[in-house]
Amino acid sequence: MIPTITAFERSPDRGRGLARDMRVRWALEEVNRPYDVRLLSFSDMKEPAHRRLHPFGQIPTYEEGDLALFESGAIVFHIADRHAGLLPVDTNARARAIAWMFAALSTVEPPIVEFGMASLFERDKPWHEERLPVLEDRVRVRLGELSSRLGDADWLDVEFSAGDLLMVTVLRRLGASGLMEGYPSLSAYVARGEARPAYKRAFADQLAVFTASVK
Ligand SMILES: N[C@@H](CCC(=O)N[C@@H](CS)C(=O)NCC(=O)O)C(=O)O
Repeated sequence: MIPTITAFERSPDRGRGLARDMRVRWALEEVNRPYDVRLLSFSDMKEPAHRRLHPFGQIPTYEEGDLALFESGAIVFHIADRHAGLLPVDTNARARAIAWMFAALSTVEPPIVEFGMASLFERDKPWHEERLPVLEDRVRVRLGELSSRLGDADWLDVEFSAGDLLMVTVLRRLGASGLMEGYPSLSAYVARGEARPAYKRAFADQLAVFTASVK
């Protein structure tokens, strides 16, 4: 059965692959599974029909037969659990890869999202200038810790896994902020992820959606 995922019909990132459907597309490409995409406007996402799939009215969702999932991490885990290629077979290595999935989404992503939201939506607030360096420092703390752990390894735990897939997508959110500049090993790590053929296919597909939406 071919799963259907949801994505923005016109992504606010203008096709930079920062929306979270990118993670799901990349995971499906890594395991060589075809998928369909249902595109949604911001108002479609808040309609009852979509909220039945996603209680918070967001993308991405994943439908496959009688299974409906939301939360990009849960979806990537489901794909990795069902298909070979994204989680090691060895039980302990698999548990460590899953720990990196959680680390990406619950330890590294929150300060990055907080920083991104402040940069986008709080620029006009009187306290913005004071708050921004605090948020930048929180991001730098995590980048420093992650960079120390990665060292000069290619991936977080020997083999590329769903943990790396999520971590790379999380780090990419720093985009043009300049915050990655002090961490060359992390920049190289992100570039290794982006060089994977599955990543390139996923990126091209989400970009094609944006390009078509502005024609
Ligand atoms: N924790 C959720 C976050 C989902 C999320 O924030 N989705 C964004 C797109 S990347 C969205 O739908 N934003 C529109 C909105 O919240 O109205 C996940 O990882 O799936």
